[in-house]
Amino acid sequence: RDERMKWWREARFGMFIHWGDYAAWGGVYRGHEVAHGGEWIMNRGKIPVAEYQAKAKTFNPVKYDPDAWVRMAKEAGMKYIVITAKHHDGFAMFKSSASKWNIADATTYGKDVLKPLAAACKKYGIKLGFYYSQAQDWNNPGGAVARKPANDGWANPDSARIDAYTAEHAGHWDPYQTTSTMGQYIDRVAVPQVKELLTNYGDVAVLWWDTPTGMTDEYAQKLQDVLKLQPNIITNDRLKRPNFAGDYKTPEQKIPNLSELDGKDWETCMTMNGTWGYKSYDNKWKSPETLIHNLIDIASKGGNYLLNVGPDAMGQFPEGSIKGLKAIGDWMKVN
Ligand code: FUL
Repeated sequence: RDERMKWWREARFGMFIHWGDYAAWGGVYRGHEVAHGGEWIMNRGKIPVAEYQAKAKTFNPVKYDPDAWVRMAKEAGMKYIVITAKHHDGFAMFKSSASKWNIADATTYGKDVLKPLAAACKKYGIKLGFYYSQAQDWNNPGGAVARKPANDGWANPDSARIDAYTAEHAGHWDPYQTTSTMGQYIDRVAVPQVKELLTNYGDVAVLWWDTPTGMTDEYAQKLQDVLKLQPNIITNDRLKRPNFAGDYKTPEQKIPNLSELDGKDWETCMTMNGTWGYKSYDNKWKSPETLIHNLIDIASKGGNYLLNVGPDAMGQFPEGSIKGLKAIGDWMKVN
């Protein structure tokens, strides 16, 4: 394990990328600015499956330039990238035979975006990891849902009815979501898709699981077994608690105090503004001083900093992220 963890322990700094069809909404549903992360808009807004999927057809990131993305990461001093291959909305950013709900089959763009990113990472010597939402999936039937109130993200006029429905259906708000069981979803979507990710993109450095809603040890074991396809892969601690601890812990949006450190490897993931997935109106950018301070604080405590960028629907990094990355890069050069 020490051998496998070596590069990661030396890396200190990586880029998280939250990118999906949710960028097409930009945090706005029916004229409402929906609260919380932009990548959660479907659940927070309780957007019906058909309506959500119709919008994805318009997702057409023609300005996507993975070479430029990787260069920005590299120039900021980052050593690895972890991108959302599939977030909770279940939308695969890769060509998949396990579900038509993927960027190649469900959008105007019609192409896998992970392939060219993997090529760019290889070219610049940056390690590539995949975030995969193994449990929550709001569009592939049988996927789990973390239940949230319908009046949370905005004042949904139908919230009383929706809340009554979600209470009866394990958080699901659209009948389509429960047309399969979670076991079927794991076997037919999650396991095959993780196989695709670990087979079709060369070396995969990290598998970043998230929110183990509804996971059982049995489901977790099936996914863990797929990791054998990449013998050197490193995983985080979010597959299923407590029996699948992975290789490192993942404090979110916070830096542990010295007293909280227990000798285990850890990585703090953090946003540069207030959202993971793109929101057109989120301009609460952290100052370069804060970003650099966080990096020093984390590195001095022995952790890694996974700093997020949420590209827009055209495939571009927001201006605020570009500025922040440049400032860190400039500081790196003189230090
Ligand atoms: C969370 C997710 O629910 C967020 O959307 C985001 O991906 C964050 C890094 O992990 O638990």
